[in-house]
Amino acid sequence: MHHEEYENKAIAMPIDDAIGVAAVVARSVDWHGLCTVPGGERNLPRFGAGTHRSVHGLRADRPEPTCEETSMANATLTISSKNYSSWSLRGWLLVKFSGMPFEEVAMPADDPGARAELLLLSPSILVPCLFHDGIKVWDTLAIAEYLNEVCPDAGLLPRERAERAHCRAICGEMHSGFAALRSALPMNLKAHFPGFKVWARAQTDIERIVTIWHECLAQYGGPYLFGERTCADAMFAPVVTRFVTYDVKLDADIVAYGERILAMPEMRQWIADAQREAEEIDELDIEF
Ligand SMILES: N[C@@H](CCC(=O)N[C@@H](CS)C(=O)NCC(=O)O)C(=O)O
Repeated sequence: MHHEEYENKAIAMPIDDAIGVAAVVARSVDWHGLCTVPGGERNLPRFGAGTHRSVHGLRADRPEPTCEETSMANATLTISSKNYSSWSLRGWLLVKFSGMPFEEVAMPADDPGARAELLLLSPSILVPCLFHDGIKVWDTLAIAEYLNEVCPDAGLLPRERAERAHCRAICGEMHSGFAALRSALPMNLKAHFPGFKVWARAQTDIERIVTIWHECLAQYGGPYLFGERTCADAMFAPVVTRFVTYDVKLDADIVAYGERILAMPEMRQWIADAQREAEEIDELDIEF
């Protein structure tokens, strides 16, 4: 089932779909008191308390903690399947790149109730969602910008203004574009499809991405898109995995960039965790 269809289904409030019901309920009820995530109570904020401090002006009472002052006790990232969820991978890499200690809370695939409760914590009813110091940030680009503010020395964005603009532009392209690639070649780290036939519109997306990478590598000299690692490498990391999964034919420089991404310790850790994920979920065998 396609992701957009899934969202539509949620809005229709099906009685046999706990997450769908949760999504509808989440859009229509007061948030206060809904957060009772098993095992997640320590880090995940209760709505009406910490998350609303800024609204009530209480944040001014104390300085905002820096990246270094953050502990795992006050930073949490909700994610879903490590095999299938490309947005979870992006969000997770961004927090890893930032250096901020955090606890990851994965939505259990086999417990619709717990999944629904975790999704309810995110106003978009999507993952990833970052909770830090009583602040919640959903949507991957917003997470990147937030982390760049809290952890300015991590280099999530390039130091030069023109490079930052370029970086933001290609991250934006990834965030809002490449629909054909995303639906035809969904992330699936455990799978491999030698000789996969890529249809024309997805091929157009692939060619645009390859152009973006070539331009960045030529302009900034590699080894990553903007020299050092930035949020752009996190945004495109799931594409690297798709190129491998679907046996996409690429030139040597692009293959080398992909290998560099896959060799990052963070990627190796994520892929190893994905390999250990027990469930094979037919319904999730799509871009989501
Ligand atoms: N534009 C969003 C996309 C997030 C998204 O589509 N997340 C998917 C997972 S990859 C999701 O939460 N789907 C609902 C579910 O997993 O139950 C972002 O940038 O974070």
